[in-house]
Amino acid sequence: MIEGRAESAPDTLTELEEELEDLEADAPRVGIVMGSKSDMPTMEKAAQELEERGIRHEVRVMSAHREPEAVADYARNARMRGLQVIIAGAGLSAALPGVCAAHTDLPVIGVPLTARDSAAGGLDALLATAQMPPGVPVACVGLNAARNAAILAARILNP
Ligand code: RP5
Repeated sequence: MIEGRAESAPDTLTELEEELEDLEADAPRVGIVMGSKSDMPTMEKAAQELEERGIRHEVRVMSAHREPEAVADYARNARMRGLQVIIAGAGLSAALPGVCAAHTDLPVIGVPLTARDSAAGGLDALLATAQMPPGVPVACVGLNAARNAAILAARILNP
């Protein structure tokens, strides 16, 4: 024990590495994010699929338009936190998948969602999710296809 250190602090680099490995063992591998609580009934199907497959995941609500800084921070820190894939669902002018992809080099799977005021039944979100500019890819699944997003995430993790 190095003098002045807290009782629980690791003594050696090996101990520190072991502690980090333990943390990583519990860390979620897939981040499921959505633009609104109102998206939850659809997006929870992605969580259910990952749960059934035993893939650790986390679920967060954050809006690219209403909380842009929170979304940018989440995506920027995702890899460092041990995430390997992000699933992002949003409706209307669905910026969330694209904004996530703009701030991370992890694979981002976008789920376009139908919402209360969708144009053409969700075509707005479908185009916003799929039509990303060159160099910033989002893997867009079908409208409301949260379960497919989870299956795709599983295949990315275990090809
Ligand atoms: C989008 O606007 C959300 O992803 C949601 O699908 C839609 C409506 O959001 P709320 O008004 O229900 O919060 O950003």
